[in-house]
Amino acid sequence: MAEAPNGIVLFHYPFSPYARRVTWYLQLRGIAYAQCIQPPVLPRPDLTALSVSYRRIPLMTIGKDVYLDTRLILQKLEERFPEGKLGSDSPDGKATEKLLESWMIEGPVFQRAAGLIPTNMPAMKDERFRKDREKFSGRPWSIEAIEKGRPENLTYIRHCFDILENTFLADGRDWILKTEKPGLADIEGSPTCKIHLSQKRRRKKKGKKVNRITAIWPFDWLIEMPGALPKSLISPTTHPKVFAWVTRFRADLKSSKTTAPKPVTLKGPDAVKIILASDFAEQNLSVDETDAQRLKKGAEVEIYPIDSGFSHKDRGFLVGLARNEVVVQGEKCRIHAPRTGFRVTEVGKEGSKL
Ligand SMILES: N[C@@H](CCC(=O)N[C@@H](CS)C(=O)NCC(=O)O)C(=O)O
Repeated sequence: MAEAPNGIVLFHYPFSPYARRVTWYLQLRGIAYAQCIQPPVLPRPDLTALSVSYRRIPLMTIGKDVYLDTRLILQKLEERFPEGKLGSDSPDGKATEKLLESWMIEGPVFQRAAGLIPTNMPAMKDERFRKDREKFSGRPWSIEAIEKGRPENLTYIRHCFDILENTFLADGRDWILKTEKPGLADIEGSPTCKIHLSQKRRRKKKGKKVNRITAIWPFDWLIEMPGALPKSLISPTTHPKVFAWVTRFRADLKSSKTTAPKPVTLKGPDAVKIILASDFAEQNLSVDETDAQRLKKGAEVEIYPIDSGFSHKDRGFLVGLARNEVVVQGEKCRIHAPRTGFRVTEVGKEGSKL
């Protein structure tokens, strides 16, 4: 049976912009890993077999430890492979990375970008997809609702382009932290959006090679998607530096692909078998009992995201609690999540409603 290089299995689908943050990172770093491709809508039996309820993509396992959310995934990869890491060592650089991360991941950028999908695209007519995303986001995904929200979403997304154009990239630098190569800040700084499944299928049918980098890169994706962005608002003329930054990033990714190890693709049951037969990747977890929530080691808790996919809660016994991370021992695996953007609730006690 195939193995998971470095013990890493990434569960994702290639057109997920969040998953791209991790696959770009792994590719730029040349870190070998295995991937297990997931369906774009529920159910996802491979994750159920690992006793993981979390529904968002991507997830990464290292051994029997499961990491949720790209913020934590990138942090763990930086810590585990420190030689040649992409993160800055300077306090200024770290501050920029963190602020960009909060803006892009904890803010509404993804939701706003997704709200720009033209309603005449096949995905929007796919009832199953719309219903799935309605449950995921807790917001209406009808054609009418998307049309109604378009002007506001456009305003928000143009504001994102403006910030990049007029602040981070204003002095003509190649990369956000003036590095020689793209760094973590450039990966953080990529506003998100998602490609439509049927669009991908259509391209495949026509026999065209799908350029995933082009497809997922949000600016590029939005620009190439007919009807997503009016040229008078966002174009190479209005935001030349952002467009040039995107082009540079794509070129860099393309050249890193020639040297990076190709991911090993595992079928679901094989991935599950490998993971369940592995050891834990992390030792020495501890629970900070002076934490604001005053949770005790071994308490039965539920952890879940509070911005999307919130009805999928993972239950387990608390084995790790720190400022930045909570870890629960689930039925089959150990699940790690960030503290911000997630809620930890003791079973039997009511959680915060904030
Ligand atoms: N904050 C999360 C967000 C992940 C997220 O929203 N991913 C999207 C895919 S791009 C998703 O899960 N969509 C619903 C689904 O695929 O079930 C992260 O950084 O990993």
